[in-house]
Amino acid sequence: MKGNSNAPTPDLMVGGVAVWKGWLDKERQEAIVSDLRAIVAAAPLYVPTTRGGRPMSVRMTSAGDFGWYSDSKGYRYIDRHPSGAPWPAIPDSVLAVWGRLVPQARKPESCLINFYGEGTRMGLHQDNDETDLTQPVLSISLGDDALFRIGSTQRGGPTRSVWLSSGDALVLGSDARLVYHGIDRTRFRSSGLLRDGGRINLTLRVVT
Ligand code: MD3
Ligand code: FE
Repeated sequence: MKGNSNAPTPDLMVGGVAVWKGWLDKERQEAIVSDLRAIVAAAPLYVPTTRGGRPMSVRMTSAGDFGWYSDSKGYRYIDRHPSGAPWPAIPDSVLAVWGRLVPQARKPESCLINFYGEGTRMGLHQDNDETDLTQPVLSISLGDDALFRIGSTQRGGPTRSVWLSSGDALVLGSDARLVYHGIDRTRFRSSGLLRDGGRINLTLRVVT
């Protein structure tokens, strides 16, 4: 068994998603942001496009063995940044959260870094580009507050919303892996974590 202890009890459960409010203190948030600045310098943020070729409003990059990418050829994981550079390693500051909150899981193979500037949103979608859907997804919110919406496995079903703020951690267990979810809006500059405002969401996943 991996890890020495079980995960701590979440603060709340929202539609099968476990939420730890303020899991990371300011110092840990700042340490992660510092590590992310180095990642973005080596693997710059890009704008993915939908299958239909429309640019998304979120900017992205990744760390780890695989990064998520999307263009007119569709949604997929790729083993290099679109520039051809290797993806940087997932920093220890981020791996530590995975080890504590999902100690029984396989090692994360991808850390997707989503950047939300002013007015950025992410429409309701399912994550189904991964092979082993028994493995959890871990999400870490940094910077501005965001209104997260979660539904069921059916498009058009009932949804619930919860505000996420800097330092919050979410775990999507296997029963929540195929639920629709998205970010309706953020409160730009509600947090001072990032000098120029904005929100970063990290999602750690097992991909293969
Ligand atoms: C529920 N990101 O990158 S993280 C994504 O805040 C994504 O950037 C959002 O949805 C963001 O795909 C939400 C929370 C999250 C992540 C993965 C999930 C919720 C999920 C997978 C299945 C169900
Ligand atoms: Fe998603």
